[in-house]
Amino acid sequence: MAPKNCIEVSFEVANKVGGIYQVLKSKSSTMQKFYGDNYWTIGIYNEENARDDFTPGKPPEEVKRIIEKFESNGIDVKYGSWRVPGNPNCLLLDISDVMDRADDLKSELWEEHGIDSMNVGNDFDEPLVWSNAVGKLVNELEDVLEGETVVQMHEWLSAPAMFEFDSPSVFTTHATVLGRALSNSDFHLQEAVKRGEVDDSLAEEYGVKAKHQIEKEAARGSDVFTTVSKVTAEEAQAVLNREPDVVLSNGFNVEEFPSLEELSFQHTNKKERMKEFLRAYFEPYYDVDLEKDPRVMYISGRYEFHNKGLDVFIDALAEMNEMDGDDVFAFIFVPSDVSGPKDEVLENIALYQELEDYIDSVMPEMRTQLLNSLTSYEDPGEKLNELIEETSRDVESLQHNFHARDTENAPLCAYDLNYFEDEIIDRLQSSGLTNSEDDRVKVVFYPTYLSRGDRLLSMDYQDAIKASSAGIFPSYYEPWGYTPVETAANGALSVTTDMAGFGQFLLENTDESERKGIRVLERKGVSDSEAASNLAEMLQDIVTYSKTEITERKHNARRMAQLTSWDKLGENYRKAHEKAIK
Ligand code: U2F
Repeated sequence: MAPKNCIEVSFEVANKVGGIYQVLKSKSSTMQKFYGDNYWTIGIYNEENARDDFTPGKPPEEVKRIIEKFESNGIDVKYGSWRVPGNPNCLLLDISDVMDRADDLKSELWEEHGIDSMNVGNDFDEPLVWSNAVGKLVNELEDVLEGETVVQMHEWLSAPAMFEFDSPSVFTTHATVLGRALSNSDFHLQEAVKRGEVDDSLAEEYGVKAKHQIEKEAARGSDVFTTVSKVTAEEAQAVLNREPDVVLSNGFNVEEFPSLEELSFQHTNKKERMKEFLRAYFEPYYDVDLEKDPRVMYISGRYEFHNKGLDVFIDALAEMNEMDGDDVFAFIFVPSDVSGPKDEVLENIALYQELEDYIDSVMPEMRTQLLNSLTSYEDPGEKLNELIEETSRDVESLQHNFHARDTENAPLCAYDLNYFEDEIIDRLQSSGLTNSEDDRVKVVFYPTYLSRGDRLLSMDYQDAIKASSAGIFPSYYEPWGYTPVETAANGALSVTTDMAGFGQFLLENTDESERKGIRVLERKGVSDSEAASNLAEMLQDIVTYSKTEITERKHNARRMAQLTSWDKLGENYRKAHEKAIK
C-alpha cells in the first residue's frame, strides 16, 4: 500500500544550489503522478532564488492557521507552488529572524543525540535552525492531512527535522559528507570502502564531525535509508554503517528538452554568440581561428579539484596541447570566490562592442551610397569614396585600440578571485597551459555561475551547453553526476567515468558499441596520469569527428540519457515510500 501524502524536504527546493535541485525538479511531475495534490515540497526561503522559482498562493484555511502559528513564533512560512513541471505545493521557511536559536539547538543535539557541534562553521547553523522548524511544520501538516504521510528527506541538512516528528521517513543521502571530504584528499577511500569500514575519528580530522554524526544518526534512525547509486550505497555502508534499503538512481526527463532538430538550430545561434565572446577575449592579444567551426568543450561542477576530475581534465588538455590539430577552446565553469569580472576582460569586450556598434552604424549609409553609385548614371561615386575613406580611418583607430594590449598572453581566468593561490590556475600554469599564441588549447576559467546578465559570456548554463561541442566530466568521486546527462539532453557529446553513478549505470545497461555519444572513461584502478592520457586520446578523437559523425553521436547521446527517464526510475521512490509505511 502506498501512502496517500508525501512531504519532500530539501534545502534545494526552489533554491538552486547543485545537483539535488535537478533531482527534485526533474522528478516533480512523476511525484505528482503518484500523489496528485497530496505532494508537498518544503524548502528554505531565499529571496533571490524564490523570485525565479516560487509562485506565492493563498493557503487553504487549515494551512493558514499553521502559518499564523509559525508567524507568532518568529518564522515566516511562505505558501505557494514551486515553478517546476507540475507546480507542486511548496512551503518555504524564512528563518532569518530566529537564527539566534542555533546555540540552544546545538546544546539539544549534544544532550539528546550526542552530536558534537562545538567547532562547526557558518554553513551548519542555518540548516540546523531551518531543519528543526521543518520538523515542527511536518508535525502540524500531518495533523491536517488525511491519510498516511511519508516524509522524504534529502541530505544531512534536512536530517535534524527527523528529531521532531514520528511520521514514516525516508532519508536519502546523495553522497556521504565524510566520503566526499576524504576522497578529495590523499586518503584512499575506495580501499577503505572495500575493507568495509571507515573510521569515525576521521570525521574530526577532516573537519566534518557534526555533519557526519547527523548523517549517521539519520541513516540509523530513518525507516528507510536510501542513496542514489550502487557506488554510493557501498560507501554509505562503510561510512554510516547501514546498508541502504533501496537505491534511488537519479532520473532525468529528456523529453522536456527541445528536439535535436530545434537544438541544432539553437546550437548555430548560440555558438555565434560564444564565438563573439572568444573573439573579444583572445583577439586583443593574437589571432585565433574562429572561422572554421571551432571545437569548444567545458567542464563544470563544484570546486572539488580531485573529486570532479579537474586535475585529470587539465592534464589531458596539457597533453592535447602538444598534439597536432586545430585550436581547441576549453571552459572551466567552476564557481569560486570572486570579486567580479576582470577589468581587462570587460575592457576587451567593451572595445569589441564599440567595433561592432560602429560597423552597425555605418552599414545603412554605406549600403545607400553603394546602391546610389551602382544605379546612378551621373554619380561618380565621390560620396561613396569619401565614406569609405572616413570609415577606414575610424576603423583603423578602433582596431588599434582593440589590439593595444601589451601583454602576450590572454588571461586564464575571466574573473578576479578574492584570494591568491588557486589550484586550477596553478595546475594550468604548471602544465604549460598559459594562453600564449602557440598554445593549441586555449582555456577560460570562468569561476562563477553563468547568467545572462554577467556582462561577459552573457549566457545561462543551458545555453552555454548548447553552444558547445562536448562536456567533459572525468570525475573521481561522483555519486551520480547530472552534468553529463544534461549535456547529452542539450545536444552535446559528453564524457563520464566508471567511478560516477551514472557511468556505472551506463556500463551495466549498455554495450560498448552502443555508447557513442557518451563515453565512459576508466578511472577505477587506473592511475591519474594514465587516466589523463586516455582522456587526451578521447578528446582528440572527439574534436576530429566529422559533421555527420557528430550528428549521429548526438542522437546516440540523447538515447543514452533517455535510459534514465523518471518514467522508469520514479518507481524506486514509490517502492521506498511503501516500505517506509510498512
Ligand atoms: C551531488 O551533487 P552535485 O551538486 O555535485 O551535483 P552534479 O550532479 O554535479 O550537478 C551540478 C548541477 O549544477 C548545475 C548543473 C547540475 O544540475 O546543471 N549547474 C548550474 O546550474 N550552473 C552552472 O553554471 C553549473 C552547474 C552529487 F555529487 C552528484 O553526483 C549527484 O548527481 C547529485 C544529485 O544526486 O548530488
